[in-house]
Amino acid sequence: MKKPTYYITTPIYYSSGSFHLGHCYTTVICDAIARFKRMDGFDVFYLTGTDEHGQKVQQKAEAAGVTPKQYVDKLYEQIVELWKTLGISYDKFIRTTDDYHEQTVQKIYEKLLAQDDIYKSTYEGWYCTPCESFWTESQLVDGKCPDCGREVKLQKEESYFFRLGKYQDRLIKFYEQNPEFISPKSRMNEMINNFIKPGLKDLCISRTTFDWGIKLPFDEKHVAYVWIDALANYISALGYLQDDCSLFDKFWPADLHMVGKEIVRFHTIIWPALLMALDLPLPKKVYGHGWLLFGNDKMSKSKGNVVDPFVLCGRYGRDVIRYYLLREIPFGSDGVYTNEALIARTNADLVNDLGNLVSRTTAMITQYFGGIVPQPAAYTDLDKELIALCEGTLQRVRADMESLSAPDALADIFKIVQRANKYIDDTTPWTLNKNGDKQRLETVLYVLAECIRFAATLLEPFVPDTSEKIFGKLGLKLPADFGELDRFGRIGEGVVVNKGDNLFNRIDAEKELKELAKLAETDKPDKQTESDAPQITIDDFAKVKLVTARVLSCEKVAKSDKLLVFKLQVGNEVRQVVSGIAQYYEPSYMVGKTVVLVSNLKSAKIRGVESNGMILCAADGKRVVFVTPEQDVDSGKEVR
Ligand code: ME8
Repeated sequence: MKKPTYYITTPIYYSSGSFHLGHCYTTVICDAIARFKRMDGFDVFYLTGTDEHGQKVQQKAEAAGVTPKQYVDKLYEQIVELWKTLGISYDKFIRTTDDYHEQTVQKIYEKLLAQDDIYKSTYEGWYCTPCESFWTESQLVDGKCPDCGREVKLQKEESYFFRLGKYQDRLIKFYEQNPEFISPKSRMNEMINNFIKPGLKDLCISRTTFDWGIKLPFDEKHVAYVWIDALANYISALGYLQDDCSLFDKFWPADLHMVGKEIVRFHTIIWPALLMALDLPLPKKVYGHGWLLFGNDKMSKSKGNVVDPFVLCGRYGRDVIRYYLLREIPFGSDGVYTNEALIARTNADLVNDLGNLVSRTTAMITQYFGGIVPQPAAYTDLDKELIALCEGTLQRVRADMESLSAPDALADIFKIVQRANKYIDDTTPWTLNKNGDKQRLETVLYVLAECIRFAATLLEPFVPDTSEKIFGKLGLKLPADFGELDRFGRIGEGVVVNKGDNLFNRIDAEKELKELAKLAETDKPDKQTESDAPQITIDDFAKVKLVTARVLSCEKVAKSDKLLVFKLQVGNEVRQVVSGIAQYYEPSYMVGKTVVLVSNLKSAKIRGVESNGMILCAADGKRVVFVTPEQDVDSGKEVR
């Protein structure tokens, strides 16, 4: 029988920074859904990738002194490594610099031009480069980007426009007829009230002030607006407008675009309008999940509050991280990351509940039956209650996953685990053994082994390594689907368990929290080297005059532990400069040294002493050291 299809996508990730645990959230959720659907009999296509064009990437590459392609190649490798580390089972990884994608985007623009859905004009308005978003004056909040709160720039350039306004009524009608399209529901109201009701304006969809993008085939001065380029990935990855479009025919429209809440707007307004213009069916659902917060803020590189997923996976194993993200963060709303909650969740659910159940059961089978899983005799009411719980769980988990709630699905699966642990306490197999009640002991241990089989099969989408390990311990092979959950009692005769090591080791919370705090301290991003620091142009940089200067004299400033006052030779001129490096240098050591001076800094009085410039120093938190040319250079020479 032909399997039903299921097409699920993550957003494609910006190749303009390093990746943190917040980024992993979308991908891990999609992975659990994709794995669940595969096990549940669907033919799944799970797409992820990287969003590699745009002004932001071009600027970051320039700042790093590499070409944009070299820049995105490095980040591509990093993200592929990250998804490997987290066990992400995507079916395709798309890069927007892939040839087939670029060609599809060009064909889309040509099609839109031919049918008069785009026209040339001039864009004048605000632009947020980190978000790659256009904003009108009235949409700004305190003059800043309403999405990320960063500076916006006034932009005026010749652009092509997409007739987005033309699709306003059709969009509203579509939302009305498909109330599940934007989920959760609150996001639908947000879209309608904040964006649709004020009136949709035509959208600027090309840029001319930089060139790292897909060139428009009919006007090569223009590159495609990065959001149109990016959104098109969902169809170009399937072969849309390419020679082989069999995947497109099979999988489009998407069943689910999973996205963070800040990009719902692009996926529920621009994307469906574009698809309408292309005369294509619309995706079935766009789900806007909440953010992973750190304290009160969104976890993000620019806020310097990121948690490194490589570090966490290295310390605890990927399933601990996957489990935490899927179980602890309430789906749909924001959730705060804390090390404390990660440790508490792991110890309570994975070590105490799941780990104990598996180790106690396999230990007792080993001890009482030489490792061979016994066959059951008659089931009691107590057994039947557990059997009913196991047999009914797939249906409940299916309903949870239908509403995309991994926390509920895991809570339902763990009911088996918790109930089975209680069953051990209720039946006390060690007493049955002591009393020589062999038949009952056989049944009890068989029921436990079956409970573990049910739980471990259902856990595969969420913690695949753990499921695999549990099946290894049970002496069975992890099944490829849920078919064998049709009935309790499938473990046949002669199955030999292998207790082996613990599934999870208890984390010593006090010790671990100290370790993590230490790690966070050493990992703190240096604000100056942060790749999300505000960008400046070469003209901005040129405003800062840096010159070499020779120290003629240096003394402590009276009544100050920190300040030194310097007389500096700068070409023909002598300058007085105050610098806060007294804790790091003896005045006599400085005499004769060459330093780098910011020479056009406004003069200021520091502790009553006039200072005309600033001596450049590097600081690493422990020391402050002055910057000096690598070879001898006369004073007054330009540094650039
Ligand atoms: O938005 N918590 O890419 P991106 C939860 N290129 N999710 C988070 C998060 C956090 N703290 N930080 C980021 C883009 N994310 C575009 C998409 S699609 C056609 C183009 C999520 O790298 C974010 O919400 O900024 C988004 O879903 C994903 O990471 C990629 O974000």
